[in-house]
Amino acid sequence: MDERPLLLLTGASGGLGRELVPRLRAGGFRVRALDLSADGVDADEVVTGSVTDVDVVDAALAGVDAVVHLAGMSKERAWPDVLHANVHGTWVLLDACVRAGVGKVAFASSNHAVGLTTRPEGPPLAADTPFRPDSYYGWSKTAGESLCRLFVDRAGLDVVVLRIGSCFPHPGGVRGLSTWMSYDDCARLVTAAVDPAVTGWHCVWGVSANTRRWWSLAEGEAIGYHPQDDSERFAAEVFASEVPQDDDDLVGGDFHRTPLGEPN
Ligand code: 15L
Repeated sequence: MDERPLLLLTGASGGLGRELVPRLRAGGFRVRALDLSADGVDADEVVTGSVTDVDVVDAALAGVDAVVHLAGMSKERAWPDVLHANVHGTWVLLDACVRAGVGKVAFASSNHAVGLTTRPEGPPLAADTPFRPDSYYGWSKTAGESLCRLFVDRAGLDVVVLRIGSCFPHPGGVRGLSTWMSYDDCARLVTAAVDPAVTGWHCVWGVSANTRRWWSLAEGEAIGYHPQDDSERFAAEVFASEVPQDDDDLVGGDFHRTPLGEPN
């Protein structure tokens, strides 16, 4: 009998999912990948289908210890697409968790839920910074967070909302020096979030221990997330780069410049 906890990773074949699968497996989890196509995802098990399909999700949840919900649009898209994939998909998943008796969910939210918040000059922003979505995409994350809260309060799920900054191989630009989360730190954050000892509702920033970060680590530390990386090692390279730097003063960067509903 395999004692390793079984995680269902929705959206496992996306950019972040592909990076998390091997790290979570190396960290002692079995990973069941759920996505429209999981070609090339090196998971223990694969379920092919949509997170908006109740039958698919019901089947995918059998025997699962915790869910890491990454599926959905990861940028601005047309309203019907954002609503269906990000909001309806999250409801399908949470509702199915209750039916299946799966009590633990880590929800991949985004800094764009508060994207219109001004970058702080003083102390970092707390993880319960009020919603200021900068796009339909950012709004869908506020809706997802709020649905999670409803399912914690009304159905007894344990949910950690991860307000993820910029999870990429490297920071990319000046904004990224503040918002970056390394893939290794993301795996550390997910590992903390699915720990059975972490119960009830939590909202934490998904960010590395960046020298220039705008976001508090206190809420993450409270659930056992201790980031090891700092974007500062990329700073010289970023400032020397000729890539145009974003000059917005909002945490969500230039998302607000894209017309609502137009892909960015
Ligand atoms: C996000 O939420 C997106 O999924 C990602 O593609 C980046 O745009 C990131 O935010 C960011 O703010 O850098």
